[in-house]
Amino acid sequence: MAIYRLILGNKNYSSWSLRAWLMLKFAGAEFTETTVLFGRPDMKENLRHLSPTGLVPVLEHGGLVIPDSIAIADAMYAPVVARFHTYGVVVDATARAYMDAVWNHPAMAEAWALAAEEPRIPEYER
Ligand SMILES: N[C@@H](CCC(=O)N[C@@H](CS)C(=O)NCC(=O)O)C(=O)O
Repeated sequence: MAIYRLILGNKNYSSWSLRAWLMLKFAGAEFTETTVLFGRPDMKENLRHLSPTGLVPVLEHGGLVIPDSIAIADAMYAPVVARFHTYGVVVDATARAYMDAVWNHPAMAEAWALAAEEPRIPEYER
């Protein structure tokens, strides 16, 4: 069963929604879609019920409601995992499994291999 629900606008008209949709696809996440159809009289009312900002896209995950396509991309992928890893944030088993999956993704391994070739900056590592 999909653990993510993406609330989005028409794919023809909402490029912000497309960003979130593609991000989830790229991440290989299973998700359901709820489309708020633009141009209909009930559009604003539907948005008011489904989105805290009145805009799409919105990602729901468990009890979390994440508006804004950039926030959705951030929530899904590397920045959060990388910083949690760096700072040794203690997380539960489910979050750990997700973090490990992201951390061990081939694209991440490639990024870290390239990072290892860059000069280190001690001030940035405190
Ligand atoms: N910065 C937001 C922008 C979201 C946004 O503007 N969404 C538009 C659709 S592309 C929207 O929901 N419009 C509904 C309206 O204006 O009533 C993001 O990246 O998600």
